[in-house]
Amino acid sequence: MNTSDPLSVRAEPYAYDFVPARCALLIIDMQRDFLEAGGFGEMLGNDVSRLRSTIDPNRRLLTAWRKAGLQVIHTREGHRPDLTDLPRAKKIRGRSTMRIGDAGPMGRILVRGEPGHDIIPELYPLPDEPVIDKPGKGAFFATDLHAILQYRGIEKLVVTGVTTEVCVNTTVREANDRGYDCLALEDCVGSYFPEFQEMGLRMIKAQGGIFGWVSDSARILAALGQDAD
Ligand code: TIU
Repeated sequence: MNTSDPLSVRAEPYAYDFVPARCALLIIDMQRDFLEAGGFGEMLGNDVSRLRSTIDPNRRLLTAWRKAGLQVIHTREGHRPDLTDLPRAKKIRGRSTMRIGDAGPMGRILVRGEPGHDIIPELYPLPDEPVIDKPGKGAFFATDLHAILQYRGIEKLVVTGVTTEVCVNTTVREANDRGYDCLALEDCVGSYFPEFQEMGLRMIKAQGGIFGWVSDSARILAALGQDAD
């Protein structure tokens, strides 16, 4: 594959056209804290098993993206160990007895450097893949993501990860306002709530693609000339 040749993916509301060399795979917050028991997701009262169906499609997509030599970027939501970047509003929201920074079964919850904060082993970043540590829900807030994308000449983002209506949607909206075309893949994004999964994706593609496009991993793998399995 010549990565400078444009490709087209079947998507809603219409085809998503991209030049692979200018398109990054942005994997949002596939962290143990959101996908495994004992972390932040469960602390908020969620059933974390709901998100695990996204692991296999993400793994296949990541393998294909790496094989094609394309840009991969990972993000992690979390805070400095001294919690100086944790707003009080975020810390106390939810009135939980367990809070960000407290000790849980996978270390201090949502704190950088702790086991629970790290990316799940199935999708672990390679040394040359940037990992964006973000204190907020959006991957552009208080990070160097925009600068990295500009320096790499990236114009389009294939966005996957968790959760669909929270960090994925916030990031897609932030990216859209900065001029990026985003494609969300419905089998590679996950929510603790089926209704938010559906509406989170519908909100992206409504009104002629007000925030971006929606497709699935099989369709983008087909565009890359690779099988779904
Ligand atoms: N709670 C929830 O659905 N998500 C988050 O808190 N963070 C992300 O989505 N990564």
